[in-house]
Amino acid sequence: MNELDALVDSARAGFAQATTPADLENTKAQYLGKAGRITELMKGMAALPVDEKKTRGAAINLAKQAIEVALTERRQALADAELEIQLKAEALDVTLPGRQRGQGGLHPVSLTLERIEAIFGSMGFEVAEGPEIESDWFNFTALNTPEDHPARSMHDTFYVEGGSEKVPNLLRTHTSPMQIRHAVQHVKRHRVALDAGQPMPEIRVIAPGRTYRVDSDATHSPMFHQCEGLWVGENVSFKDLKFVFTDFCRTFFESNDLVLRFRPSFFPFTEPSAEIDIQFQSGPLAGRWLEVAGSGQVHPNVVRNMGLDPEKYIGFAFGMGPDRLTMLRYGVNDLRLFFDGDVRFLSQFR
Ligand code: 2NM
Repeated sequence: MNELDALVDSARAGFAQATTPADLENTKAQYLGKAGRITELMKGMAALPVDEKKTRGAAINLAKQAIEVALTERRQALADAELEIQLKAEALDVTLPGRQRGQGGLHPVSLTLERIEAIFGSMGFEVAEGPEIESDWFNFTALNTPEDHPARSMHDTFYVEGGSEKVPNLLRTHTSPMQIRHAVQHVKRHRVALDAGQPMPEIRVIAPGRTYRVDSDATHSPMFHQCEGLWVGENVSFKDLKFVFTDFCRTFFESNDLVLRFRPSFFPFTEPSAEIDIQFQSGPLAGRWLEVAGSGQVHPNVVRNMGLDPEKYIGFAFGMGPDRLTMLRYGVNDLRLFFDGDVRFLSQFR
């Protein structure tokens, strides 16, 4: 084997030993670089006679080309191997099942509130929403609840720093304060007509929302929901309340097979007052009287606090617990399930 063939072989072997592109470029320098073997051979030709230069030059060029071909091949092989490793590392199994997008849904109590709003909405009731941090005035005083009433104690009501009689200082214990706020606005809007002795459109409104009391067990949560209703006019009576609430219960529970009972009771803001019980005549809850709401004729002091003359205007009000209504409707026996945030429970109501 001549010297040039041996050089080409040694270059091939060197390239084969290089396992990274950087290795390969170092090995290349030994043959084709400025101080490489081929370059040295070229320089060596200077001393040769002219006729030998030609054949020697052609032979060196052939060797150089062979080395370049070997280099290119090895570069490609290394690049292919590198790509192969990368593809393996980034391999995707396109046959795996895709990730499902999580399906959301409304909370069961929200579903109940939507139902209540839709049913009363169909009977001409507006929906009024307002502050959860209230003042003594709207939560108690305006609702005829005296200064020394136990509901005002720290044991029953959450108080916040600051505030006063008319400045927010507590978490509302019911949504009735919103009834007062709504009635006052309504009366203000119709002040001119009222002062001219003209009739005022009736107040028909429900106030749904979160309420707070210092209470916590299987049937009481410190945060719970309420929905209160109010109907004020010149000619409203208990009969109207009874009709509306019966219709509500039958629509809400999707059953005409239930009866209502108004049982005398007491609330500071109504006189007379009554608890509303329902009894299913068929189905899983049949036979038991279930308390679903409180109600009554709005106390004259409260009517006055709405800005109306209690000699002329009469009102009826009711208050119910959407949490309890949701438990009855779906057969849930522990109130806390609604507020634990366990999706295994909550997703059953979608
Ligand atoms: C109840 C029971 C009875 C009620 C009273 C009023 C207002 F604002 F007119 F005075 N709103 N809601 C009321 C009456 C609430 O809840 C058990």
